[in-house]
Amino acid sequence: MKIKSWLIISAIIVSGIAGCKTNAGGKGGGKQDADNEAIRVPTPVFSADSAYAFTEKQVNFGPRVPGSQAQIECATWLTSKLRSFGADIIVQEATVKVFDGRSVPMKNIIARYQPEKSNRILLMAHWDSRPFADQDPDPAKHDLPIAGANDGASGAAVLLEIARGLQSMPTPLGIDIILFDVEDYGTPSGRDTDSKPEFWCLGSQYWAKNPHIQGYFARYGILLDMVGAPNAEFTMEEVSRNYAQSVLDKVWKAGNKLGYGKFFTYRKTSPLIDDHLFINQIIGIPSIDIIQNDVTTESSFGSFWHTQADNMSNISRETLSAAGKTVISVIYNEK
Ligand code: AHN
Ligand code: ZN
Repeated sequence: MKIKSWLIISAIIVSGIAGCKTNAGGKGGGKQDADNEAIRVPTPVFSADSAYAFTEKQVNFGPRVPGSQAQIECATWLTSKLRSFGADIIVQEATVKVFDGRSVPMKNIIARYQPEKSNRILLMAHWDSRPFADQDPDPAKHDLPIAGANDGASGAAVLLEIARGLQSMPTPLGIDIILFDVEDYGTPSGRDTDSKPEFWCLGSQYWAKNPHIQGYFARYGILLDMVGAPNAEFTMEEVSRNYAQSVLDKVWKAGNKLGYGKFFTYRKTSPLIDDHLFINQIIGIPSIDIIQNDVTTESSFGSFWHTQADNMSNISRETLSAAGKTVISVIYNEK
């Protein structure tokens, strides 16, 4: 009698569980399976250690200020690294005029994968470092350049690590990686001179007006800027929302599915002047910015932004991975 009632109870429990499963599989289950399937396409590994080392390597050249020896040396290293990862390289060189009227040398580094394909995705970061630590708490440091571990090196490092994977496994679409120069030479704060939005992002503005191929187009663009800070929050920035909402949705959905919801939040934040603005406005490629928004700081870019503390002690492997693995998931799932 006792055994019999246990059997009945067990049968109810088992059928209950089975019933749940059936429900999940029946209603909405198909969609979920299709979504899971999308994540399961083979993707190359993204090594957090490698991305960290690529960040550190750039920082060790010293501040990559336009016109400096570090700029030349780091450009040579980035170029040879990308070439070793199988990319077809174009270095676009010019001189551009900065806020105070001086001209500085610019080197945009373009790495092409499967250049014969007409359907393409554009991945971008800036690789220069700001010549002025004009947000440093110590005014004596305001005219010193920054190390730019987060502001510059982190985005370029994540793209280098993605490039390493592109060599081992081709994507369905062609990929172009552009590392823009002279992004961060905007008018220093507190300087008694004109401060125009157009003084930022000189490398991307130059490329958008003079793309490496006449009539160049990509389906969309993803910019990575300041993707290395511990516990960074990447928000839905307004320029990205206005020009490329569907790209933003796709990338944030991928990030959340990979378990990076802590990084990719759905908070809406104000428009930024960054390379993606000029890519949207000048060449018309719908582009988003994956960029840290720190709600606790006035600048929104975190307490180390444009200070001497933007160094390796504030770089997190986990944040680099969240950005890198999310972008990889997006580009390998494209058709
Ligand atoms: C401004 O500071 C105006 N825009 C942010 C773009 C930027 C600077 N990204 C990195 N450094
Ligand atoms: Zn900056």
